[in-house]
Amino acid sequence: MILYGAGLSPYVRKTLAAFKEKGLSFEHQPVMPGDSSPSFRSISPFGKIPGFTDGDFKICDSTAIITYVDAKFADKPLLPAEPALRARAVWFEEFSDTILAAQTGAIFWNRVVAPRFMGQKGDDAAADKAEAEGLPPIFAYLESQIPASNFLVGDRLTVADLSIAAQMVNLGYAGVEVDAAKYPKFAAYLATMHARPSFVEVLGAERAMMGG
Ligand SMILES: N[C@@H](CCC(=O)N[C@@H](CS)C(=O)NCC(=O)O)C(=O)O
Repeated sequence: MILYGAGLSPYVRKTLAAFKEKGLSFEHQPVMPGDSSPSFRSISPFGKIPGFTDGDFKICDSTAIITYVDAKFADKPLLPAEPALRARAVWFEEFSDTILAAQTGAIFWNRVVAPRFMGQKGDDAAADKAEAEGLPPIFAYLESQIPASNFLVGDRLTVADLSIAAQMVNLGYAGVEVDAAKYPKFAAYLATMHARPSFVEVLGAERAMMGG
């Protein structure tokens, strides 16, 4: 199995963490977003990362890839079997990839990617608005959802946790931390998630890209 996609993408990060949590053996090729080579476009038609192959099977999108490996390798399931729990895990993943990502993306792109990797001035107003107005209701919602187990769904690790934790890393790269005084459960939850061996390994591999 080969996972294609460079670090710093929250979707590649989520997928890498999922593979490591499941103990899968795979090759990682750090393809850049938008890669236009015919071979990568045959895996990811619109050039988005991550892409994935398992022999002749090709698929892209973190959700599709994780769904595939979770169905193929039953050990350490990341999608619960019970209908309500499964639906909640999918909801949190979708929430993370859309509602949360809209805000983290505005901040990470304008404060990190544009100035550091593209040689462009970021849109500071868009990043400031996302931080001041976009994030607080999202953080308040997540604060209200975290149970004592510190797992969002079913008291064990699911794709919901991997998705939120992976997405939040880019805020840290942009210098935005979750205020533990305002959101104590969410801050503790993230610290616990990012201390898991899967995330420690994935974030360690990203350090060089962030100049650390
Ligand atoms: N829903 C997709 C999102 C993938 C995505 O947007 N990847 C970005 C990098 S973070 C990308 O490849 N962008 C390049 C492009 O749009 O050309 C997933 O979960 O994999």
